[in-house]
Amino acid sequence: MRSRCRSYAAGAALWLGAAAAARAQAPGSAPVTNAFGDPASSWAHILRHTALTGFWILFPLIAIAEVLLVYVIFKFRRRPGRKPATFHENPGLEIFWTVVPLLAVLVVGLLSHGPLHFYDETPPPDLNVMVVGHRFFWEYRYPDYGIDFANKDLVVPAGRNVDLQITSVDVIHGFYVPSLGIQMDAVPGRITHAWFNAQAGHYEGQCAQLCGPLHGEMWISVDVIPPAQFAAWLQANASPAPAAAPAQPAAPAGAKPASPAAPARPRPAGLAKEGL
Ligand SMILES: [Cu+2]
Repeated sequence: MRSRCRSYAAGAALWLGAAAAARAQAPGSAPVTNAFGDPASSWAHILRHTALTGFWILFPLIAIAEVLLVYVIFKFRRRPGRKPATFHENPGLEIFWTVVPLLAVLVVGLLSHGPLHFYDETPPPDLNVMVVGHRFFWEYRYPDYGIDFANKDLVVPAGRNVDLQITSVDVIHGFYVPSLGIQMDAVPGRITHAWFNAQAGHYEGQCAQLCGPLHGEMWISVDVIPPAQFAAWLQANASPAPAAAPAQPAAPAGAKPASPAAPARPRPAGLAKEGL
């Protein structure tokens, strides 16, 4: 039980460290921020609040346990001429150190239930986007507008519910945008879901599953823009052709290539094979 508490604290400390590091980046360099340093969606705010609440509930217990441990190590260490105590088992103490952490974990579990339910229940979406992972770039499809492109920023409206249907055509990738609080695997042959409602801004992420040699360059960029601007973007990019017969992915003019090996890849044959 105590080790579980410790791992929570270690995780929280890592997150906080990452948040501090993200803040330390020079302005304008578009660092990969996270839900602790830069929560940018309704879910990311809830995630941050829940994690920090859990941390502050568990932290005193961890601190007490560690202080007691250090105290016992020094106070009862072996010394010449001193005989060790021979007692063992102390039911009162054992019940105490079992029940208190159990209650703490139960409280944290109950606190997490509402937020997890919130995230699990996708609200009626204002925009559907299909996210397709490829080795080594991301493809985005807007099925309601006949838009399909790769190697460019995902563009979505601010303050609207965006539902992502996530899949892959080759290996398992991970769609991970920390500031939006989203991390979801892209699994071949399956469609996974994530949703968010974000404030305007530019957010960076990265593939979160080790998917091959260029995994480290499989960046994700999300542009969350005001709804009016998004409507104009839709108008400029929407294809008159039905989504069932999409054009080749948009030319990457001005777009960030996903990798040196894949500056402008045509739509892979795997897509059709997978029926996607
Ligand atoms: Cu990947």
